[in-house]
Amino acid sequence: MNDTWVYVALAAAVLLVGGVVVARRSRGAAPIAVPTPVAPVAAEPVASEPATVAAPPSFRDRLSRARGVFATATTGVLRRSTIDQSTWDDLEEAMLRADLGVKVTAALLDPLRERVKRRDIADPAALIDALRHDMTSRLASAQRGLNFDASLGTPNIWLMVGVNGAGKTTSVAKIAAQQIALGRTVLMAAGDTFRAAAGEQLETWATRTGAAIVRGAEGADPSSVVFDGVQSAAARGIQLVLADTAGRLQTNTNLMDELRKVRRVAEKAAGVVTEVLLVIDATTGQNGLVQARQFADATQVTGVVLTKLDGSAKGGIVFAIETELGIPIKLVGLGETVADLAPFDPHEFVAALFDE
Ligand SMILES: Nc1nc2c(ncn2[C@@H]2O[C@H](COP(=O)(O)OP(=O)(O)O)[C@@H](O)[C@H]2O)c(=O)[nH]1
Ligand SMILES: [Mg+2]
Repeated sequence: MNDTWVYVALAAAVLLVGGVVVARRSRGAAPIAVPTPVAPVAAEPVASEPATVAAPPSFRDRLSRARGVFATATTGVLRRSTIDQSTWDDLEEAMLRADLGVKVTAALLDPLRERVKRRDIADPAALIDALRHDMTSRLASAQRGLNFDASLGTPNIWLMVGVNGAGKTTSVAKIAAQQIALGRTVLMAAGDTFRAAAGEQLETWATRTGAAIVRGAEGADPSSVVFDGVQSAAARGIQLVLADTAGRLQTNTNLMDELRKVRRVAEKAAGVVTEVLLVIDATTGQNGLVQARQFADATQVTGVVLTKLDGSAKGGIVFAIETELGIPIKLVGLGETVADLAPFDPHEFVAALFDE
């Protein structure tokens, strides 16, 4: 391809992107077409695939890296005829490596040590069974459904919060696709006004998933964009607003204060916040717990979306999040396309950790 063709192709791409961009810049204003001044290369990477939602990916098949993390330890434990110090060492090491954390690991292993002492558990196979059972039951009681109140008569608002790069915007797209497939109408509010590219990334997802979108100018007050989104959804009879937010702000603004404000202002509009979903990147490990604590304190988090579980063996963080913070893991991100979102299933999750 010679240079002329490159320029023609680029110009065509810019026109194409510019043509679909519709943004609302101020409260009450009619949607206006805004040409995008940014070349396609500057946009955030967005995986390209149709917005259709196939059958949910098999949770177990898609866990890839987290899958079988206990398999080596289990094989070692089962190879011995008795339970001895190396049995406990093997289990503890595997659990810490999978990011269950020191506290959760002790909370699981200490009662098992007692049971072995009492001869309630007599052999390695019974010990592994008991551990699997206890791990599953630790996670079994949480309520994981997404809160949607169809009787509100005003939009349900689901706020996405989390640090930069955790997967908020991608999760908005995935959730939108699933909710649209359920027959609900969805509007995305581009509350990450920190960079223009963030709004463009969301715009692309809105087009692909068939969701409506409300954007603000770069640097606009995130609360006012979310407010506008909720007002627009209410006016158009749209049932669900998915509000994206920034994971970082201009240096002089405190993120947690801003998120508190976003929540407050969102509810001043004609809608109700029925979910605050904290998006955590599974690859950040125990640090995710520190983040979760901060966000939970600031924004009354109702559930966690644990992303990038397809690329990490550190899924054990779910135990710490649920047992130490009492926040249910509601959804799991298993890839970069809109279909790569699954409900968290504790039974399948624990089974996947043990089985290869
Ligand atoms: N492998 C994988 N990548 C993901 C997942 N969720 C998000 N990502 C990627 O993580 C990066 C940051 O995601 P983004 O949604 O922009 O994060 P945000 O800053 O929180 O909005 C992007 O490259 C996404 O494609 C997931 O579940 N699995
Ligand atoms: Mg984002």
